[in-house]
Amino acid sequence: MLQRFFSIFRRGKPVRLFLLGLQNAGKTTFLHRLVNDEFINPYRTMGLDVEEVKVEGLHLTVWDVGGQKTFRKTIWDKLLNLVPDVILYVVDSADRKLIKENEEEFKRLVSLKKIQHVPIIVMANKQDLEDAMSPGEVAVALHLSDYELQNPERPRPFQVIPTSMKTGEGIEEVIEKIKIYINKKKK
Ligand SMILES: Nc1nc2c(ncn2[C@@H]2O[C@H](COP(=O)(O)OP(=O)(O)O)[C@@H](O)[C@H]2O)c(=O)[nH]1
Ligand SMILES: [Mg+2]
Repeated sequence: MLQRFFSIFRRGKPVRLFLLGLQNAGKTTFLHRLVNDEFINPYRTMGLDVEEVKVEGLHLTVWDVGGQKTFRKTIWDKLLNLVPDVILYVVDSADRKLIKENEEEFKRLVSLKKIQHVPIIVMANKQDLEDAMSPGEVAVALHLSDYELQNPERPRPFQVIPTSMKTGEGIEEVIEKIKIYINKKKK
């Protein structure tokens, strides 16, 4: 009886999803897509926005974390003590100038011990823009296959999903992937 209660309780617990990535990548737009299913032009996220969202049978608490450099150094590390269930790392695929910074930030992220078992999905966002890097190019730029070899523990690591918050491309696939990870974790 008690066991049943707890299993129901656990099932009802929202999935903790962290949106990370550099400023301007499309994190807040993604969150708005989840909440309202529309493309909007968000104000800059100054620090942290937490929203509870229900989509396609998923109950999520989404943490939209400001991507400015100052936040990345201070708040990210502290927040990650809360150990999310899934991390979405959002990349502006059309901004090639920033790919080096993305490479460094991603490296720092995957090297954090406390989230070693947390699945990370990379969103190669802004695929609607003409000069956008392909998901393959993003994967190479972030050295995803290297990290995969170094972290055999990580559950099916580092999927790259091409997305556009403008057209809605890839959003369903991201949600599907989150579901797969959560179901795996429950087992
Ligand atoms: N063309 C295009 N613009 C996008 C896309 N996603 C976000 N944007 C725009 O990129 C800018 C930054 O988005 P925002 O969600 O605030 O980025 P954040 O800093 O990661 O939260 C905004 O002007 C968005 O409208 C996309 O997929 N395609
Ligand atoms: Mg934002």
